[in-house]
Amino acid sequence: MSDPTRPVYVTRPDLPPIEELMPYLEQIWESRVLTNNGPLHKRLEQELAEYLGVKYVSLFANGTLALMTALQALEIRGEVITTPFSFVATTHALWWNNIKPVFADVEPRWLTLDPQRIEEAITAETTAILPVHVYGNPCSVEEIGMIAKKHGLKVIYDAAHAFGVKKNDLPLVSFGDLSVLSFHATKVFNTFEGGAIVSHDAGMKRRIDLLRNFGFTGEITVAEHGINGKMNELQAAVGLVQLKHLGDNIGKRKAVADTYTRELHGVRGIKILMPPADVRTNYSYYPILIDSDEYGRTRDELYEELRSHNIYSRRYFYPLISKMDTYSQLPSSQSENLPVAMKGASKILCLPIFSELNLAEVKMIASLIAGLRC
Ligand code: T4K
Repeated sequence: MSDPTRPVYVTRPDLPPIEELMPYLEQIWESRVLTNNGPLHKRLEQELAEYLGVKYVSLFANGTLALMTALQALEIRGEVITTPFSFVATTHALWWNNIKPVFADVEPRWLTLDPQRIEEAITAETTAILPVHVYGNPCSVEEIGMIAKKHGLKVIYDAAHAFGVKKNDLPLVSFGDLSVLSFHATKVFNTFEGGAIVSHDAGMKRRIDLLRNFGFTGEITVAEHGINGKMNELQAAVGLVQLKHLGDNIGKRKAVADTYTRELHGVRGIKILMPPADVRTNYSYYPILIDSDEYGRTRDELYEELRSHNIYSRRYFYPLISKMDTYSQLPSSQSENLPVAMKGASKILCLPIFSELNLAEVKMIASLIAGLRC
């Protein structure tokens, strides 16, 4: 490692050269247009739609507000089937809409919602499915689409981790009724805070944009129970500059991921969760599963060992959302309902990955992990 005293965090935000941001800042200062669908906001929506290969993008102040608004846009009520293996915002968005979350188990290979378990969880109250492409690994989108069609349910994908991911050359965010992205500082494409809803027809885009701006249809007319979900011009400026460097940054992340994969290959007890060849991933996370019987240490022991070496891996997503005090009383939160997710949450560890992580550091982390096996 180049500097053994430097802490290595699970991620470090990518930032473009500050000089590239300056012209945008000057434009904002000069125009005094700071927010409310300004020119930079409009431009970023367009550039992102092109980059992602989708028709419509609606920018938001953050991903959580985008999730909450997506549920409003589709008028989701009653019960929604979702995964406990995610960041808590996924379930909070349901709760804030007075919707009952119903947790279904995940499948063991990718830790995304198991279609069979989704179907088993459907009741007369179910109106939608809210799956998560966790780590950018695609959910079983075809099966989920068929289940939704059969039962007349809406599908909103939490695609917070799936920016730019493609499956068989199709953008992952083109599946489902809506997809929600996060542009938080820790994400592969960041606007400090930020998010978006991807939609597929002009009417839905209009409705989402209306809800995002308090429901205003004119200066003195309010047609919907909207909210303030707007992204401001500063965030949009950051996004426009970040977009220019995204290809480079993803390339550097790929080199980090490939190095881990090479170095960790064959270490008994370590299973790598990177996606198969038909997926063009964004390398936003590097998740591994630790089988304590084979590795000789538990996931938590490895996590602590790494910390003692100044390496801050993260247990995304432990504990399960269903184990949190806010949701543990739900009938679907019982551990017997979620055996695969429980196992996954006890084994998962996300290793540091970001574009500035140098490959010597990656090799050092991997050899530490290999050497700690007993
Ligand atoms: N759905 C899913 C599936 C999500 O994963 C998320 C967010 C959402 C929805 C909601 O989207 P947003 O409303 O957030 O747009 C982080 C993020 O706060 C959160 O956005 C993200 N998921 C989640 C997976 O991770 P923490 O609590 O782990 O973040 P924190 O502050 O501990 O940061 C992790 C590491 O990153 C730090 O150790 C150091 C580094 N870091 C972080 C920040 C914020 C920096 O170097 N600079 C920074 O500014 O939640």
